[in-house]
Amino acid sequence: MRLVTAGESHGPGLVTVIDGVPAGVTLAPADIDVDLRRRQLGYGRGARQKIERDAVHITGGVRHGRTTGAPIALQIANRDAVNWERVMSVEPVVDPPEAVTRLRPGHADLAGALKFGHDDVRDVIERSSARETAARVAGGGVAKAILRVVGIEVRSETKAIGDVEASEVRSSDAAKAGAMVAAISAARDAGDTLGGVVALRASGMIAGLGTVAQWDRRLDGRIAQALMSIQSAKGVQFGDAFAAARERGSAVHDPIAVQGGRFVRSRNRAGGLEGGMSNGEDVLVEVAFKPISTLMKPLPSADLRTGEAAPAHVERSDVCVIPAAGVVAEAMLAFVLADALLEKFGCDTADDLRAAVDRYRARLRPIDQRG
Ligand code: EPS
Repeated sequence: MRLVTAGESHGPGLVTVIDGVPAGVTLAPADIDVDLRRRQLGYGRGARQKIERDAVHITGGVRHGRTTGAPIALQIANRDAVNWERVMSVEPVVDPPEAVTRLRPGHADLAGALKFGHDDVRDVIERSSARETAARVAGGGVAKAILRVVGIEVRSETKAIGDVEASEVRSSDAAKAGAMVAAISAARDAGDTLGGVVALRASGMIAGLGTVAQWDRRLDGRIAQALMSIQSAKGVQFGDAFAAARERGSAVHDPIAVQGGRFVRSRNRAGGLEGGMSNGEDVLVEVAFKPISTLMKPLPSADLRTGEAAPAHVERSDVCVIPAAGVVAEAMLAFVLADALLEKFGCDTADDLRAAVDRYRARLRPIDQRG
């Protein structure tokens, strides 16, 4: 499967194309819109989210509520585009808008302007903006629909915002949620921003996705790449990898037992991945996101054109996007898992996929106990 996105933050809209989706997968715009809505929520979002009402327009690959096997085309309109017509005009304009030249540390501004030879950072910002994550979430909705065929589900939770850590029972942890909101408010009041950590879980997993055989096909590597490609992502760990690295093997590896004819584990510190393959346990992966790089109280920086010292560019932005980042991370994990699933079972229809996975699951037991 391939997922490609196009579109600018303040252009007419975003486009997603997903190629390689089997026919017969149940898919409705509402399935995708749920996640698009979730992506817009969360305390600390910017004013842009009051303008947008993200909803998907499916323009290819789906008919009568089911995928056809053709490439799937998804579109999301930017409602804000009407306010940016001159800035984003495809045709040259007689009265060009003022260029953005004061570089934001932490953003793509400097590297992007140098790489592409732009003298207006606007040409970089428009594509580096995390607005693009709406297109990924739309694509993730398709991936989730494929995973539903075989009973795999991907969820996320906020694990930390700034230095406020959520406890084990995160969603019902009202006191911690209050502390997180307070931390975001304090950062906003200081003209500053906050990052955090998102925890992902894929349940209903099938052992043997990915492969031990080749470095670039290993599932943990592919998941890490997809998650690290999310705007602001700076780190990934499977299970509790960074803690485990400081302990002994006997405490870290997950003992294997057999229960009801099935291989089971008494714990899951590996995060459901061994040897570059899923081992059937839940996939557990966390993503660390840096604080948003547009600061209302800007850092010292330089001007792209003159090279002179200048405070970084300031424009409308978010204070904290961690709850939204969780939805984006779900989309990327779902895409990689769906891709690995189709790679293993290679099916053109949802029915074939379901049947192949049922047959495979039936043999995932000790050799002498197979029917
Ligand atoms: C975003 C839309 C953007 C930003 C944000 C994410 O809208 P605007 O630039 O019009 O305010 O709010 O992008 C960034 C944080 C960034 O650094 O580019 C969205 O829809 O998620």
